[in-house]
Amino acid sequence: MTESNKPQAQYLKDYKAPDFLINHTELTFDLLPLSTKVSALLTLTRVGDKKAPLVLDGIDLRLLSLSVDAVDITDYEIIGEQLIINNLPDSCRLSIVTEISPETNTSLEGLYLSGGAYCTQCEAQGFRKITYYMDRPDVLSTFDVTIIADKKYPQLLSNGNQIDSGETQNGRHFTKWQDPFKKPSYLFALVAGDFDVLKDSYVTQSGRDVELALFVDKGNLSKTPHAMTSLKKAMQWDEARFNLEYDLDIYMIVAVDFFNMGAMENKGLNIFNSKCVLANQETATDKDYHTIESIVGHEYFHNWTGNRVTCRDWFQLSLKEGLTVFRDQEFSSDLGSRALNRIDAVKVMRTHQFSEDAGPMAHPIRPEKVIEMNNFYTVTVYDKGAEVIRMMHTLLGEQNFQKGMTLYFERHDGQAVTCDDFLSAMSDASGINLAQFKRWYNQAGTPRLNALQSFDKDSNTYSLTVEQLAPLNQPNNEPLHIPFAIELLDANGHSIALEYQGKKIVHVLNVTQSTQTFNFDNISSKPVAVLLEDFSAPCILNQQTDEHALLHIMRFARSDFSRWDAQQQLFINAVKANIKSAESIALSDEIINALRVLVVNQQGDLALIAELLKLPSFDTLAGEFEVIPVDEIIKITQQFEKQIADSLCSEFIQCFESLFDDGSVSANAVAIRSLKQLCLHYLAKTQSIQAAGFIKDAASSSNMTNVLGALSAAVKASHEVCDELLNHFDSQWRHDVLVMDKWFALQAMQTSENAIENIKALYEHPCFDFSNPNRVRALVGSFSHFNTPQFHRADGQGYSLLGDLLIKLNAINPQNASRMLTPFMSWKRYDKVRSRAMKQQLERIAALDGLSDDLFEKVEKALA
Ligand code: B3K
Ligand code: ZN
Repeated sequence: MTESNKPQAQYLKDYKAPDFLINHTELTFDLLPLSTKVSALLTLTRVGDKKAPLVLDGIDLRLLSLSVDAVDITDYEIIGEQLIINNLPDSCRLSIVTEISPETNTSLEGLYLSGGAYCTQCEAQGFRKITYYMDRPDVLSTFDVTIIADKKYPQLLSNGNQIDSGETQNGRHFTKWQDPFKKPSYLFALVAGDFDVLKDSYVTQSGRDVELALFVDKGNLSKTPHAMTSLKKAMQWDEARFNLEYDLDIYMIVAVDFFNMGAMENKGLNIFNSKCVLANQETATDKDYHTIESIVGHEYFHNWTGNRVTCRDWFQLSLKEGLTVFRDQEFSSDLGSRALNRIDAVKVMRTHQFSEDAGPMAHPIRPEKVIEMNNFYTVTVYDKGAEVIRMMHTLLGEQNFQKGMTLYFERHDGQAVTCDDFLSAMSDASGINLAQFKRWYNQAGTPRLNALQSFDKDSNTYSLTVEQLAPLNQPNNEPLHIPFAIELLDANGHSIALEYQGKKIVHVLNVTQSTQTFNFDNISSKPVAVLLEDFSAPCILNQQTDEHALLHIMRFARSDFSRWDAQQQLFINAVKANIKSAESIALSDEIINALRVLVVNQQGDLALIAELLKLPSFDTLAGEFEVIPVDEIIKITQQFEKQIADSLCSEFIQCFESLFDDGSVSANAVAIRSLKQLCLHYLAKTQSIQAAGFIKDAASSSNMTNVLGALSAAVKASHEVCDELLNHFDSQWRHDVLVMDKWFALQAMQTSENAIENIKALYEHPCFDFSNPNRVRALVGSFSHFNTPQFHRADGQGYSLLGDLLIKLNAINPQNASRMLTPFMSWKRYDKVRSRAMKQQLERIAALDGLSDDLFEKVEKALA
């Protein structure tokens, strides 16, 4: 690639308001697989420079005609991916007719035909693959859409309300839709297909009737009730907690099997990946149920945070995504277990986000430079973005936070705005100064905190010094405003009331300086401190807490999250200590005993107990080391698991047998299943006859959580029953691709020496399809993320497998390729042999002819 044809970056600092507005957009689609005609009629008004040309974006379009106020024009040029029209009047109607080919569009962006249905994906910049347009989020327009298609597609859907339908003269049919709300092009949607529909309705808090409709592939109706219930819960929750009500008369969700991500919040017409909609007890796990509820909620919540108020430019993506993730996390926490939801969120942060923030793709939650926008739908923008909103919520409190939300909507409803506008609303409504807090939006990297504690028994003073260090990869970062939550426990495990400078304080300290000391008076004996309680800020905390103190926290902390956190730290410390000693690898008796107490007593939430008994993932442990000791981590964690399994075998058996699962979806039944699965996981490692019996029993259950728990325990323990169970699953579920994704994932996690040949053979399986992102991720994504021993084989074969796949996907679906590339991004953190082998794969990709912008941006950064 020469300098001149290298993809160009866009910069936040170069933002310029548009020269034209599109007040109204009329679109007519005449759908045909290879030659869909798109007629666009745009009502334009000049608002900027008198001489400025109109610059429209367009990719892979065949321009058929162009006219202004019904007169054909020639004063235009097409340069690269832009149509530039000169000398337009200050207001006019521009008509553009183009032709596109949905059937050959395998990128799953723009308008595409797959799985027998036409559907669209326009965020971030897919609308330009449909017609020439000002494809930017700050151009808001009303839309009227007419869809004409063959009658084999009975449902023709778009945003807003259906205002007309009928037959055309040539035996086709049409519908016409009108969306009264102004929206940017990225929220446009069209679907044409033959679906089964689940209908329902919802009465809003102000008494308006809303029709709800869920469209799924034929034969899947039995898998729709959970998503519909989730939608109604989300509508109700947003009214109760945020006082936000739905605004159109109809809310539609369509589930499709070919989709790049989880779902898309198009106004009034959400499009979902079928795996985030379809579920019943036979085909989906409890975790799937939870994910579906959360994603249905997330997309619904976007109706206000994203659609009614949208982003000025794509650098502001966290304005809608960070905030909406925060909202969906709160939804899940209000409806279910707050602690378990917090644990899940923090796992994502500590593994994926911290590693992104420390690597070549590190960016602030508001990035400043982007080549391919799709590369910035990241754990940083989404999940760290949500943590930033959560910190604001912690600093302001619920009441002030809600006042801030109300002010934000009062000021900006119907606008495209920036993260600064959000911060101003929060600060103005609460009276709390967020000037320093704003740095969270501009600084990449994970802040490191050192906590130093001392206790003076003569003055009964406990002192805590918190030191902020800039991230290693961002040495110039300035100190942040960090809400630092703490609890002090006395020797009996009771919480100590805190006084700071003679006053009772709430548990959140405002850390704002590089080094800051907090002295607490009237502390009668040396406390055990729970620091950064509930992960109150997305930081790496370095504290010298010994095993005794961690066990005390694990038993007594008021925050269940912090109990889990202490247990994780115990495991992490044990792994580190064993790497150093390298002799007999073992967890201490105290830790084993503490685990035993959990299994035997079964006190509190059983699902939390299951979490407390799990070792940290490979990725979590890897994050603790500068150079990742792959073989040592694998060896030590395997030994620890075997030790736990052998030491607590009879307790696990007893626990497993004593828990009765009534097969329902109640929180209690879900918790029981999760603890039973955990028992099976360890019991499988004992290879006992009894374990084989339990596994086979669970595998024949009619509940997918049990089945998958059994199979995954068997696979992870390389149990002798493995092959038999996997073969049976294949023959039982071949008709259901979504269920087969679970099977592909299990296959990918097998650690036997022929794992790679096995995966290559599975490329030929009748259910496998390289053009379907779900299939590719289930098989190869699971392999590269969860099969550590085989993916990180020292001979590099695991890396070659992924490299080959990326080269193939580059041509089929660049977005999916780019996502699948992630494991290679941290190549520098591995030992010489492994990092060289990963680098070779990156170099192979860099040298590709026709390298997509998506891969180019990441590979270039990785190799820099
Ligand atoms: N906004 C979409 C994601 C779009 C991704 C574009 N590559 C789903 C969501 O976050 O709700
Ligand atoms: Zn979102």
